Amino acid sequence: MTSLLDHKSAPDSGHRNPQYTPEKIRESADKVALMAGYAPLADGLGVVEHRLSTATLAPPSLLAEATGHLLTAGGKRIRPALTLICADTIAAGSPEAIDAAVAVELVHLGSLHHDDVIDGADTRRGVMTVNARWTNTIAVLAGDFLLAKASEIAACLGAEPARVLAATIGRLTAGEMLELAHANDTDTTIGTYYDTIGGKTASLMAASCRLGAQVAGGSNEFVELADSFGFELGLAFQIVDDVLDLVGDEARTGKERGIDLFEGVYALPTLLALREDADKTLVKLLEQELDHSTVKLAIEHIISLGGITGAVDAAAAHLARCDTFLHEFPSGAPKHALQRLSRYILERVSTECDL
Ligand code: GRG
Repeated sequence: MTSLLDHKSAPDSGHRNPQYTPEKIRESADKVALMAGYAPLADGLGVVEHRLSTATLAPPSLLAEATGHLLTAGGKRIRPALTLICADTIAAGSPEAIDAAVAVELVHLGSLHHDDVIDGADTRRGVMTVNARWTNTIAVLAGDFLLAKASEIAACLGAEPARVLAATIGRLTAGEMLELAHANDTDTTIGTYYDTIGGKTASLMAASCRLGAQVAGGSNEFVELADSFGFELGLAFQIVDDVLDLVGDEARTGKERGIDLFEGVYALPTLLALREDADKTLVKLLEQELDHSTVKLAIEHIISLGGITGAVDAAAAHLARCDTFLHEFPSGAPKHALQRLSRYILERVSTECDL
């Protein structure tokens, strides 16, 4: 029988990106397995980390350095974890699930490179972004390379996984474009917000679950169920991320508060608060040239107008929908792991917020 480490359906040099140490590989793999309370995940993710380290090793050395930079800086590895757990629900230890997990994390990583260029971000995962450390051009090219690698791996899995991944990259891009199209627009509707996060975040979580279920041989019904679970999880994940942007403890999130407001991105907490802003105080604040004190004031208004509690309630409602989908999953350890992961999403509000 082929071992997970031996299985290589896409071309792979077998050499590791030098920025990766075996300790780093283990550390990344163990973290999410512990969070999910699902020990088999650590082995699968260890193999995924190894494959990520080889997929980012390509000449010239600048390419390997740039692609390895964010990859080795950490990251929660939630998307590959979802792929592996959904696959394990059907058949434990599927080598194809490893490929799919590598592909989704590479798409995620590629999108982060592009996102940091779009936002002009300086730090990510506690280190300098690739655009800040090198240049925008290098960050875009590194992101392109990661997307190409993901596509190559998905193509080796077959036409349907390749189609799913390509369609997802399109949805990520469209979601990001929709966000840009509504920047600084205080009339943005809640529907537009959901279309945005459905595209830029939930679509990849849905694809992560879908591909795991599919490559492990799940029925069409189960593949759709896994997709629906991942999509709802992704909506909740992004809403919590948007809450943390406003009220997260900076030491714990590693990010300054209110970056979205500075960028004119009005997420669910702000949009819910704007609906209650009868005297237009919040609108007037947001329409000013913002500095640190006006952003702080805007956040206080968003809190007092119920934007944070409303958004947290919305995230909880999406997680409740996750539970109804999970109810239909076959019983067993993978199902419990998915329940733990979805609970962790809401727990971030209490562990990373300073309210
Ligand atoms: C060409 C694929 C591609 C994308 C271009 C830039 C862009 C369009 C889309 C941006 C998508 C994006 C970055 C959405 C935000 C999703 C999000 C919440 C990211 C943070 O995810 P975590 O918390 O990050 O899982 P870690 O660092 O833990 O991996």
